Amino acid sequence: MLLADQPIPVYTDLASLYGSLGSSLNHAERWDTLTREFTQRFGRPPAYITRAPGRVNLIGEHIDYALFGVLPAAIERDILIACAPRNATPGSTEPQDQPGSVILENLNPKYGRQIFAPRVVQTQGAESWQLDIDTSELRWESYVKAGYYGVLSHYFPNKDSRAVPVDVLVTGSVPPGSGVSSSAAMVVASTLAFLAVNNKLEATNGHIPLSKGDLVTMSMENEKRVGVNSGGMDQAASILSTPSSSLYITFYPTLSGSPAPLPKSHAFVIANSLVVSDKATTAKHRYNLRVVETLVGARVLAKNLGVKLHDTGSKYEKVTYREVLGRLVGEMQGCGSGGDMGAEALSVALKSVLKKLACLLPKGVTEQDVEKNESRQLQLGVTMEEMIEKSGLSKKVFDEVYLSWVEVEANHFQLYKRAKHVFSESLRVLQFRKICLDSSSASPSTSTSSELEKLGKLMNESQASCQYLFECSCPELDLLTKLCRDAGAFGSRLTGAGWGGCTVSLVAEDQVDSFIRKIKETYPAYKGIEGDKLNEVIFATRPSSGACVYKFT
Ligand code: NG1
Ligand code: MG
Repeated sequence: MLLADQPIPVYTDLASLYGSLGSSLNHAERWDTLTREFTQRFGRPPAYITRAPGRVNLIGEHIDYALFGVLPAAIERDILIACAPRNATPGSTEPQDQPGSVILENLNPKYGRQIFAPRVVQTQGAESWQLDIDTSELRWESYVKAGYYGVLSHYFPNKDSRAVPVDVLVTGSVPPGSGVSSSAAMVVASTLAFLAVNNKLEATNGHIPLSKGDLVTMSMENEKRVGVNSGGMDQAASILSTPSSSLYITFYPTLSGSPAPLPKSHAFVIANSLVVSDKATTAKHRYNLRVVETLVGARVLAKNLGVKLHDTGSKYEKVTYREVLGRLVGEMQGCGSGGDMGAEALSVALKSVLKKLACLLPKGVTEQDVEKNESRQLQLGVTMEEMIEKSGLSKKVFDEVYLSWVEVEANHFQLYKRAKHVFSESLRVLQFRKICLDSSSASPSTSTSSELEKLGKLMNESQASCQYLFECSCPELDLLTKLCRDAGAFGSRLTGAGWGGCTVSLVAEDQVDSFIRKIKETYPAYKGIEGDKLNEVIFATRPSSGACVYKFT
């Protein structure tokens, strides 16, 4: 069965659950502490614990929302949420006695207790749920609320259908704001917890109520409520991953995940730059701006290459780069949308489109100018007016299609540089995956250092592309990845959204300890950090399994 079609694993036996994680860490202690604390705080044991891991993206950055394939892996660190339904006092007006109310606590004392309940609001004559998510600042409970939102709107369509009041206790070992997706792990674990306490995970008459793929789709929608128009990589990695493999996730024509076994005798080391990137509050000039730049670029490219857009009289398509490429090839070969293009054909198409991006440059600038632009002083971006003109849409329609749902701020929009990154990065993902697949079929027991060198080179190229073309790195990440290479990594790059957060480095397994020691000595921000604190900021990890649920019986 395809990964996305499988049911969410629900365990009733902890030994099998721990066995499924493919991890060398001692998980039992955290699970026991969480259960004990929940019982102490709420006066009864939890009914469920849900688990969702963070992820590291090995390669394929900022291309998921252009619908190109990416290669992340779930990590061993995760979010655990213990929960149980609570009996409300009838007739009480206390917040915790309202339908669907939540008492939310976190084992980390830094994150205070929250009590909230969904309200019913009327929007355009229809009832919908409101949970008051504050998107103006980064707040941990927003991600819990986001998960709950989806469960409410999918399963409790009107105010006569009530969710149960619930007690919730959260604990997490995924460092927040670091590019290893603590946010997606929180949203996925929360979505699962609210599904579980409301009995929405049990199979009825043998029917799977919700597949892993459904949960990915739901979690993606949910996380958008926090204010970032992200692609689906993190949620898919947190849900679909399998131990000891990376996960090749494709989004076009539909979501699909397949394991890409990693070569042996290496480790991935995650090192935090200690620059916290608060994606939600910086989205208008970073993440969401990149989403708009890539979407508008896709329309401009489609227009210039004669690719059909599915615009109707009043509705304009927000076409993505992957769709443009698919249609381009499909139309040439007379075979539709190009959704089923194999990796080989996709590589050829990517190489060819990389030579056709001049239409995204400002008037008067040629690709020869770009090549000569070693000092990178030349302005390659276009103004808002020029961008609208290139799109072929009226200002009114442009605003409606590309700006009405998102806030962005920029003087120049970098259509060309972003496109160059998206297509070249997508090509690197295919190359990385091919090396993994070839090496796992050729020599199952060991990988040659030449394979690891090739993978490392692709990671380094990805970092350079993130730095210069997508401009989502920062000086600390540039320095840290360089130090990692100097310390013997085959390759090193930022992972996740960037602008801070973590790096991922490919290191020979027997070098991990000395590698970590060298980085500790050389990366300035690690001075003075010792012991457990240090193990939080730099650690080796192995691919773990995706989200699951434990049911207390
Ligand atoms: P992180 O680093 O987890 O915030 C974000 C997006 C991904 C992807 C990467 C860049 C979210 C939830 N996730 O990841 O979808 O676009 O950036 O590759 O915003
Ligand atoms: Mg995130």
